[in-house]
Amino acid sequence: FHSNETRIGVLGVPFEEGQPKVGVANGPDAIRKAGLIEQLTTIHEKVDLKDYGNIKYEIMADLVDEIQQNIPNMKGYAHVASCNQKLSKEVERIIRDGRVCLTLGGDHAIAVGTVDGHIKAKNEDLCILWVDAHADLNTNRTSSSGNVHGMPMALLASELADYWPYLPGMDWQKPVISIRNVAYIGLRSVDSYERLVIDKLGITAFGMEDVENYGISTVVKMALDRIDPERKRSIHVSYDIDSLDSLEAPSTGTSVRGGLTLREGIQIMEMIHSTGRLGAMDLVEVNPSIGSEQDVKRTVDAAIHIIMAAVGHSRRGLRLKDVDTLPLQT
Ligand code: HAR
Ligand code: MN
Ligand code: MN
Ligand code: MN
Repeated sequence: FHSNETRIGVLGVPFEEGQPKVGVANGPDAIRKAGLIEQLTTIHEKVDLKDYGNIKYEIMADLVDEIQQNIPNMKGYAHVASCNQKLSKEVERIIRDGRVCLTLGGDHAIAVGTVDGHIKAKNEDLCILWVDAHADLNTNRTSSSGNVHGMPMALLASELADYWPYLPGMDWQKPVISIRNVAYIGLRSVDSYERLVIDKLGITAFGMEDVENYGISTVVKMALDRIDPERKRSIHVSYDIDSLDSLEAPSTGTSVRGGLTLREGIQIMEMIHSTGRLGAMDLVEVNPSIGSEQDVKRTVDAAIHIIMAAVGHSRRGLRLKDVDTLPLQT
């Protein structure tokens, strides 16, 4: 592919079965309606963008009864397993088409499929930057809610494979990511069992106190030093909009005060873009049914700014090519 061409694939996942609040399934369409696709094509002249539309999946009907009887404390499990299986294939296809895959959620349970698809497409070890107020590290045994959007990182981490029961309909998914290749940024609502896992496994986790102490650029540098020390891995960013402060992104299901500013949220993705190794990004948990019209606009707008930074929009402005003089005369 042309070296300064930016190839992007956008995929919507209108999925909300991983948590109890209706509306998050409309996240992808709300973000598109606010102009994401048009804005992406203005980043520079060499943007090759393809919108793959919204994913459609069929529920694995033969498994529903068995699943509901045998998998305790995973609400909407049959949907989670069915959607993610399809999603993994779609993400793999988009990345194999030479594109950075931008997945619009939907709740965070969809990261199981996007990360799996990324792993399969790249055939190499990845690293994951998980930007979130929450660690999403519960298993069905430790979760007090039974909401699967609080579990995706635990489903993905190889170190936690033995802590899960056999999960029918999930055989396609391999927990092949070592938790050593994962870093969190933005944590401030971590359950006690999640804290235990983070401490025991020595997971790289930058909470809001680290952002406060070091500043966001240093935090991103430290995160990359840990998860991609040789600067060679494909980077998967799983970006939960609730990493931002409630004032910045009010329209989300489990908002927590004391979070990232939009400036910090943008800075993270500008730095990831500048590595040249962003392979895939999820932008999840935008719920247009929560809050006022203004809240929704603010949240969707924040999501668009973050995505634009991820694919190369610069706050410094676009540099003109082959132009070194100002047009002083007409
Ligand atoms: N840890 C809590 C649970 O397991 C809350 C998880 C919440 N929400 C998210 N994930 N948006 O990032 O239920
Ligand atoms: Mn999350
Ligand atoms: Mn979250
Ligand atoms: Mn706007």
